[in-house]
Amino acid sequence: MTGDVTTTTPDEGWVHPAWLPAEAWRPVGSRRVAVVGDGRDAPADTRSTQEHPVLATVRAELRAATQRWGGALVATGRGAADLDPGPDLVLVVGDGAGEAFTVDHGPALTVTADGPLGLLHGLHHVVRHGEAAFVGAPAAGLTGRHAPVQPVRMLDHWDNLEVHPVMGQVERGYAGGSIFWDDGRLRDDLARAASYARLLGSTGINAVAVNNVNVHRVEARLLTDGLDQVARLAEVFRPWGIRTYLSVSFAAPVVVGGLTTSDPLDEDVRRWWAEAADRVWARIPDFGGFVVKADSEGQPGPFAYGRDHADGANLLARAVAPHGGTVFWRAFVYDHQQDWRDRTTDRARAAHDHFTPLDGRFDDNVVVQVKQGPIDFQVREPVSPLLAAMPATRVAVELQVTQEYTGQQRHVCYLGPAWSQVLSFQPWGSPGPTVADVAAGHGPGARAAGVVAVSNVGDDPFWTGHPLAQANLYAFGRLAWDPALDPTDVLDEWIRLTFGDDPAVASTVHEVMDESWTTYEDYTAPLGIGFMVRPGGHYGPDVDGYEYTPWGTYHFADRDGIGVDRTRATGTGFTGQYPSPWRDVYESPETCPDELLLFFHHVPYTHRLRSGVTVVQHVYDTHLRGVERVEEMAQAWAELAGRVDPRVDARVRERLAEQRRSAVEWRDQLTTYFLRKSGVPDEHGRPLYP
Ligand code: GCV
Repeated sequence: MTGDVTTTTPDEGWVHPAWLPAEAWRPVGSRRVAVVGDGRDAPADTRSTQEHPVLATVRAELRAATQRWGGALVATGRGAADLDPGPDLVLVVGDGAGEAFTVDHGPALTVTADGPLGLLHGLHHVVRHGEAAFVGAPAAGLTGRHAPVQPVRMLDHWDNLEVHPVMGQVERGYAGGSIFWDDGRLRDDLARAASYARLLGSTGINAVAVNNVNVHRVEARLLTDGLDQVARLAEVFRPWGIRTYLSVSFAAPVVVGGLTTSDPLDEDVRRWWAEAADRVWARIPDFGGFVVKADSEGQPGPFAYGRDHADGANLLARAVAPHGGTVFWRAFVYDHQQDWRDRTTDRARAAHDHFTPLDGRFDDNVVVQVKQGPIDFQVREPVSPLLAAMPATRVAVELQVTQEYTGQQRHVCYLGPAWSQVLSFQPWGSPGPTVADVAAGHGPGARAAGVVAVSNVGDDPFWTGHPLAQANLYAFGRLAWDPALDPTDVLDEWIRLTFGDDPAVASTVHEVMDESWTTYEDYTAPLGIGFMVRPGGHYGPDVDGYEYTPWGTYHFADRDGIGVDRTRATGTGFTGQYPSPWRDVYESPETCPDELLLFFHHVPYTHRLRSGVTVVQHVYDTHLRGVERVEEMAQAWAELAGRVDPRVDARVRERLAEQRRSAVEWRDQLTTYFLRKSGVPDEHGRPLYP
């Protein structure tokens, strides 16, 4: 494995190489670096012939960087104390499997890692600090012990092997086709996947699921006759400390196994899964496990056999347990064929209603994967109450990096602040554990799980369609490692690693991106109401687009008011799924935060928000302001002409123009809709579009 790791993010064939360009390695690469404690100083006959693949990666990165920038890899295994002159950076590796590392600032900067994985993370930690790691007083946050907060930091790819007639190749993908799959099989050339693995490894991601949770027959077969392809992908990710997972179909025993049932209590079905798991781990010994979407939006599941989701998840869990595997079982279970006339069924309640009765019944190697909000990755939703309701279960939080409802990578929308709010939310009030604590195993049940997100990458020349959408991928990895990081600092880190040190460039990119999430919220669905998007594609405004559909996502606007009554007193009772204090905070329109008012309450258009303005006036103000902000973003970006790669510049300009067009369309539809429904004009007499 030594030496054949991709250590560059190739520019050829891709227009923009993303963060970690060669330049970012200059501070490390221009210095004398030693790697010690890796067994290379042991007598030859006792040395391990097989170098750990992640250690090989560290060495290859250092070799490439020092060759390029004039430094030297001065020793690999001898005590650094023997060297004269001494090295500037010493990397000391233990033989453990841990991901933690400690940084000391002495005559040399020293990274001491529990094992190769920790060494890789420690090296990237130093790279992120740039020149400041080596000169002057130790930079804030550089030294001390660093360990990931979340044990699993996973990206789920909703990649299909073939182009799906409705969803395309990557479901909810806005960056072209899959970087893994083409025409029903794994690509022969995995160079791009290897560069991607390198980018993920540098942010601390340690798990990737390589196919869509909506599993079609061709993907179901990966588990049986496609294992060689999965194994090749696992080889691509392994050198970066990333484990490979597969999304599997609950109906696999029928679809690819030739059985007549997938009943989780059937002996043949159990045997089939056990044998399937045996084959997977025989081929890929460090395989991670399975991701399952069951009884959700048409995917098969245990309900068909009168079984529940604990029966279903445990079936797979017992098959993978002998191999140390984990089952990520999604809680996104709801009735997608509901009757819009029925005001008692509330999609927001569904996951909690289905899963809390099962708390305590899931095996230890099951992680229940819960979307951040109770509906579906809207620009603003409350945190899912299920995250706080299963103390006897390992619960992971699922985020969405791909911008399905947040501008589809045509709009700038930096989601770090949104995720930070979710991860730092305290379901039991303050003081008390956060959502990140629950996922990390520091909640009431002390069961560690992790965080998961849906990837936004495709074969687009800029990786993510919008070049600035890369920041979301980066931020997810960083916040998964440490949810307490300030998302604004993470943004600046990404900007510096991507665009270099020019302060004028950095401050302008920052200005364009920093508040882009709330700007997006300003000109789209207001006050937590959600959707109002065009059905199907979910891009652009259509206020009533979902109002009379079976999907359970309604706003209930009439001439008197708008919003969903989810109170215990008069509504669906959803507020009762929260522990105190939130069950009461959300119950009353007087205490409910403005930004979530319409999620929880049906109110008159003239209801006065806590901010002091009425609902309808808020809609006018935010929508007009949102478009102005987008115009300011475009003007700010225009100042960068000649200072950033012209190809990036051109792509961002093109996207900003579309963002402006779309924001105007949102503004005009929303303000007109609210004006027509309410009859209330703008207090400031500004022209709307009646
Ligand atoms: C993979 C939303 C998306 C679907 C997606 C689903 C899920 O409903 O629109 O495309 O399917 O979430 O998370 O399973």
